[in-house]
Amino acid sequence: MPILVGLGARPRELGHIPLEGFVDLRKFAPFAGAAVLSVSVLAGCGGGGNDDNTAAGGSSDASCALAGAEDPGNSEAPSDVPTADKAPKLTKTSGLKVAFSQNASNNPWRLAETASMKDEAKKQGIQLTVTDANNDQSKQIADIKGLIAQKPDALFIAPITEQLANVVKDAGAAGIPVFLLDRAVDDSVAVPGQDFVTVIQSDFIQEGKRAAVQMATATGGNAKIIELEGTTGASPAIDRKKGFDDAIKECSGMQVVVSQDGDFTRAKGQSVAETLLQSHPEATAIYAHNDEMALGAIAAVKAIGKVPGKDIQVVSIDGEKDGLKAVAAGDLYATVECSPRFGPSAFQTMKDYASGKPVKTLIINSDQLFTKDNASDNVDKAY
Ligand code: GYE
Repeated sequence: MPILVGLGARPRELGHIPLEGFVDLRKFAPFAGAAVLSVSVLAGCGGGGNDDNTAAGGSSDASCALAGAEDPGNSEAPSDVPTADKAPKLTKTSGLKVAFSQNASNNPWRLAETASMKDEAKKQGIQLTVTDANNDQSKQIADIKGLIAQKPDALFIAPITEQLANVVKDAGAAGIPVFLLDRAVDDSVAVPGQDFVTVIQSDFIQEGKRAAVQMATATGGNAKIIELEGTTGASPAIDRKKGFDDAIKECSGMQVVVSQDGDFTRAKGQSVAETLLQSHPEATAIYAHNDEMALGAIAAVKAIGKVPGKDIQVVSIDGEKDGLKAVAAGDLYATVECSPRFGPSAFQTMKDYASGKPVKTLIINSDQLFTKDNASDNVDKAY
């Protein structure tokens, strides 16, 4: 279950003037990088990559401070963040009818999130309608329009991409308090705390940084990396790329040689990895924005007779059951947790809002890191 550690709000750097007091998680990037650097320098472990696991052809780069550095962990909670004062109010506290627009049901992460929402609604005796957009943006827009027409007391939305901002704004304009789950929308279009109440999510930039430290450690700071991106335009795809790409700039031996959309799915991850492994035979590593794509990529690596964890180091994000098994088996070097269990925090936030408690316009989950040291112990608990 995600633990709520921080409250904040993120404006977009798209030319609009941010509301006073908003905090952009992206601004924290340089500080997190500096923290990683100082940890590794103090520990005297620059280049202290795990030599046993270092991908073939890559000798350790002593100047790469990320290699062997401690996991930077969760980001600092942004402090100066406004509360959702101007969003539609929710005054009903009993007999609530709420809705959840889920963006897909095509992977264990999505299924676990939906199950968590349903479980919590049931526990609280709240009627919950769930729609599934099948990973199709126009279907999700239609789903949400249909839900708006039903006038739910509150609406949870897990948006496919940031472009869902317009329909989120429509819901707000219809007087429905909207709570975004796990992905953000373009906040130059739909303003947090005004058009919608809040977004509950992990800090994806930090996830990218944490993945970069694992990758540097796995490869000794020398890696030619294939990056499998999540769905183009989805906030975790944008931010996981930024966090990782920025972090590895510290290490001249690490380069992303090619980066392509794998749509967060295992099948697409596999087919894209197959193509990219062929066009980039020099690749020694794969950074996948989620476990499903990493698992597809691992299959692609094996299919060309290379050994994941030896010839090609793979690092990803999520912590699903198959991902943890892959870590335990040595196919996946590490996975940064991104918990899908939103039910308790989503409904608690809604209740707080209904009872007039201040709710911040961004709520950041706290996640752990899974490596070979703890993966097996967590398999049973995973989804
Ligand atoms: O990592 C991925 C899912 O939006 C945070 O979406 C979520 C991501 C998650 O499909 O596996």
